[in-house]
Amino acid sequence: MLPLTDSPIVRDGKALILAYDHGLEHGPVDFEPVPETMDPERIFELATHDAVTTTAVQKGVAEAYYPSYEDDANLLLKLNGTSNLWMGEHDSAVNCSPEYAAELGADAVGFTLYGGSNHEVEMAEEFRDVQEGARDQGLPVVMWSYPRGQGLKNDTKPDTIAYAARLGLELGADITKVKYPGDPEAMEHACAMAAKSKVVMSGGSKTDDRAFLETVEEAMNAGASGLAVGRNVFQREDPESILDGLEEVIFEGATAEEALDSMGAEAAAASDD
Ligand code: FBP
Repeated sequence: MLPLTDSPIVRDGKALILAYDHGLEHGPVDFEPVPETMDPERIFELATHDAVTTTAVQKGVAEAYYPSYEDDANLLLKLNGTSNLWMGEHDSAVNCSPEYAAELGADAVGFTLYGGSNHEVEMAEEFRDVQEGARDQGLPVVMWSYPRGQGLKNDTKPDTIAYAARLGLELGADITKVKYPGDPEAMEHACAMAAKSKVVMSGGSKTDDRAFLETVEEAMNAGASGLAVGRNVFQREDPESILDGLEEVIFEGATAEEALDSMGAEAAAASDD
């Protein structure tokens, strides 16, 4: 496990990963609510917000856009990913190597593992190459640990999420991203399962400000080390405002209520100007 104290992808032991691999994983539909988000420039602008410790993108987006932002934003290069056009059992193509990620200026690498898929064995073997390659480059590894597949009907059951968090520790991830298992006790159990490795919560589909910030607050109180979020930021009309709120909850220990109050106060001040 890498000591993340020196890594720019965490601040005070916590991370806010802005996820933007949706163009591959979900397709253009995710950009429909706010069409300008189809332009990666818009996301890299958000990546410069103080709350964001790193931004997760695929190789092509990194090649085309990161050179203009490398002084102002950190890069988490996602090394595998598959489109929503694929209709087979859950699997993910390895699209980039840790060596090339390092060449592109990555501060960390990311990899999706679908535990429980009929392809779990080959994915775990691919993860071994990625994890050891990342160690050679001195890059932390973030696992998107998403149990899925024919045999798994409910991928957010507490036991399943605890297992997902444990897979990250066992296979050598420094940070493991899991879905919220629905309540703080279950999240606490998942974080305990990850032991010394860190757990971040996955953002999920867009909800309202209050519901989202309350879930983040619960996850942080349960021992999570932050958040990896896409749609709940970039599908908002005012993504900067929710990033302000997330900064308070994740890095300053504010409650959701306190964060909502300051977001409201800022919005009121802006409308007075
Ligand atoms: P969201 O916050 O939008 O859920 O993004 C996190 C993420 O893991 C992305 O990196 C990825 O593209 C997407 O969720 C996968 O979502 P799904 O649960 O539909 O596979």
